Amino acid sequence: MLSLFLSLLAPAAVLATPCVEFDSNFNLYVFGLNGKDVGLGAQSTWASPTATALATSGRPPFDGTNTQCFLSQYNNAIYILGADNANPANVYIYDATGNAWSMSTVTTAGVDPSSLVSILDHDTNVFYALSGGNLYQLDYSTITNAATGPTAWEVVEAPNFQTTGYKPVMALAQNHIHFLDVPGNTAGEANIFVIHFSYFQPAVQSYPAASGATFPETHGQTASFFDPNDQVQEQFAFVPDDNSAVYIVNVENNSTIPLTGPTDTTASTFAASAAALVQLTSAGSIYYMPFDQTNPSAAVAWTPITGFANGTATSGSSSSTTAGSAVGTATAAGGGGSSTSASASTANPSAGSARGAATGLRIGRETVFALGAVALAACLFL
Ligand SMILES: *[C@@H]1O[C@H](CO)[C@@H](O)[C@H](O)[C@H]1NC(C)=O
Ligand SMILES: *[C@@H]1O[C@H](CO)[C@@H](O)[C@H](O)[C@H]1NC(C)=O
Ligand SMILES: CC(=O)N[C@H]1CO[C@H](CO)[C@@H](O)[C@@H]1O
Repeated sequence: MLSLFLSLLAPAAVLATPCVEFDSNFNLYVFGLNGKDVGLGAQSTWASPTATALATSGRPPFDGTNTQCFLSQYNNAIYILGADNANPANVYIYDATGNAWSMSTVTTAGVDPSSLVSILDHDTNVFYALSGGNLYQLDYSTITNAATGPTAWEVVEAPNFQTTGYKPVMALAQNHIHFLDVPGNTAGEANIFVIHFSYFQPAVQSYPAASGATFPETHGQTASFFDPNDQVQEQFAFVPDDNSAVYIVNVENNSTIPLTGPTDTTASTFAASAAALVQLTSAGSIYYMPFDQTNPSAAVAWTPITGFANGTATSGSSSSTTAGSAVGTATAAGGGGSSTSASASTANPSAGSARGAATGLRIGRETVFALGAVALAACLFL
C-alpha cells in the first residue's frame, strides 16, 4: 500500500506546464515558458525568429499542472485552461489582435480541472471535456476575444464506452470528437462524439493505413490542422507518448498516414497550424514539422526553432525560477500525472473537490500538493 501511495505522490508533484499555440494568422506563440509569453511569428521566419514579448498585464501565472491552449480561429483568440493554480477552472483569453489578456470565471460543476482533457470545437466555440466519466461542455459561443460574465461547465452525457481507467486522448476534426486509446479498442480505432447532433456514434470508427501502420492503441497527444480559410479541421495528428511516429488521421476518407516522429523523444505537447505541427518538449525546446494537407504523405523533417528562449523580455526572478523548475515536468499533463488524477477522480469524485478546496486557499504549492495527496490517500483508504 505504501508503494501505491508513493506512486500516486510522484505524478501529483508535477508542476506548471507551458504551451505552444497559433493565432488565426498562424503566428506561433509560446506561453508560460521560463515565466514569459513570447510571439515567434510566422512559419516563414522560424529559421531566425524575432521573438516578441507579449503583454503581461492580466496574464495567467502559468503555475497550473494541467494547462491546455486552444485557438478560437474565428476570434483570433487563444483560450488557456488550467494556467492558474489558484483558479484552476478559469479560462484566460489572449486576444492576439489587441495583445491583451482577460480572464473568465468558470464554475466547475463537477469537472476536475486538474485532470480534465478538453477540445475546443471549431464551429460552435464550445469546449468539450471528459472528466470523471462524463462528457462536459463549456459554451464560449457568445465569448469572442475577451472574457465576459461567468460561465459554467455542464454535463452532456456519459460516453457509451468504458471510461474507468481511461486517460482521455481527444482529437477534433469535422466537428467530431475522436476518442483514441479507448479501453477495448484496437489500433486505428476511435470512438466518436458528433458535436452538432450531441451524440456518441454507436459504432467504433476505423482509420486504417493504406501503407505502413495505423495509429497504435496507446496514450498520446493530438493536434488538429486548421484550415487556412477558416473551415472546419479535416485532419489531425496523433503522437504517441514515446514520440515514435506522427499519425495523420484524415476523417474525410477514414485513413491514417504514418510519418516520421520527432527527433526529440522527450515528453512533449503539440500545436498545429494549417501547415505545421509544432512540438514543445518538457525541457522547453521547440521543433516543427512542415505539413502539406494536400500532400500529407510527403517526407517531412523536424527542425528546431531556436534563438527565442530568452526573447526580448527580461525575466522576473521568481517567476522564471518557478517556471524553470516546472518546465522539466511539462508533459506530465498529458502523461502520468493526469492518469493518476483522472483515475483518482473517477474512483472518487470527492478527491477532486478536496483538491479544489485546497487550491482555493491560495496556500503554497507544497501544501496544496500535500492536501491533494491526502485527498488521494483518503479516497484509496475509504
Ligand atoms: C467513413 O466512415 C463512415 C462511417 O463508417 C462512412 O459513413 C463514410 O462513408 C466513410 N467515408 C469514406 C469516404 O469512406
Ligand atoms: C485520403 O486523403 C488524403 C488527402 O487527400 C490522401 O493523401 C490519401 O491518400 C487518402 N487516403 C485514402 C486511403 O484514400
Ligand atoms: C543563452 C541564455 O542566456 N540562456 C538562458 C535563458 O534563460 C534561462 C532561464 O531563464 C537560462 O537558464 C539560460 O541560460
